[in-house]
Amino acid sequence: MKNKWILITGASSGFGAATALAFAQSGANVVLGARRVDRLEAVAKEATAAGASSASVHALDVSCSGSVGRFLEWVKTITPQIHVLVNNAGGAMGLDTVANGKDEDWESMMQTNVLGVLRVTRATLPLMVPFSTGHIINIGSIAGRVAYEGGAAYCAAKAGELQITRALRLELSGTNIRVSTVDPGLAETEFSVVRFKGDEARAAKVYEGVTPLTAGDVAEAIFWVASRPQHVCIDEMVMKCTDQAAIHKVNRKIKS
Ligand code: NDP
Ligand code: 8X3
Repeated sequence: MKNKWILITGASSGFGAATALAFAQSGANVVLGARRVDRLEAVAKEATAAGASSASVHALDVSCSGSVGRFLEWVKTITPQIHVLVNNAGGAMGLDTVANGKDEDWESMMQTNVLGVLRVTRATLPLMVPFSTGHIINIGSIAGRVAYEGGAAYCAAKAGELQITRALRLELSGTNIRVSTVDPGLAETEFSVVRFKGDEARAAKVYEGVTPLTAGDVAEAIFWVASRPQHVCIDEMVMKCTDQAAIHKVNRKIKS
């Protein structure tokens, strides 16, 4: 990936930050967006130390069209071309049943996981199509494939991401642009702390007795998908930790 330009959304923590480092190690230029710019700057510093050709950061809120527009205008001032777009920004808010669900949580999940992917992709395609090359890698979830109680809106959002990936794959047929989704299961990042609105004890329980995926595991998979030869497109990759045989079947080794 030496000297290639890689745009990663949600690069201030978790999968996005680890993916920035994975591409940095291969000598790529990483272009990083998220709302917490101080965190992005720390990731860019690490990416530079890890071998990135360059590491550039800018504020990005994928839930706001204006912010996405300003971000891409800034991207165009540093490069005319993006080789890989990783649509990673997103997450879950709450674990309420539909009966108890909150509009603000539902709206936030749809804005980031669904509309954010659409907005950033639309804005980035002009930096791929004229070059007849590019790779869009969306980060979905096993939640987009199997429903669980309390997950209605998040599962719906990630199912939306999966269908966006599939539609884009068809729409971009003949352009040489690849489209993939990487869909992890349980992975320990800030995901659950965000979902439970800062309740770290509740978040820790999600991973209790389990050896979950790490951000590094997922980043490695994203990098692998991106580094296949041009004629190979990994359409859909599902990855789970060995302890998670299915969304509801998690092997927990909890001491009694
Ligand atoms: P983290 O909470 O660690 O990272 C989420 C990232 O998304 C942060 O960098 C955050 O940055 C960014 N983000 C959130 N909202 C916005 C927004 N409106 N605009 C721009 N950036 C935003 O969680 P993960 O790394 O685990 O999550 C990354 C992706 O992986 C998400 O799409 C999540 O749904 C998905 N996923 C997670 C799994 C898990 O178990 N951890 C499993 C499967 C999928 P900031 O707050 O600075 O804006
Ligand atoms: C995150 C995985 O199972 O917590 O997308 O929804 S799960």
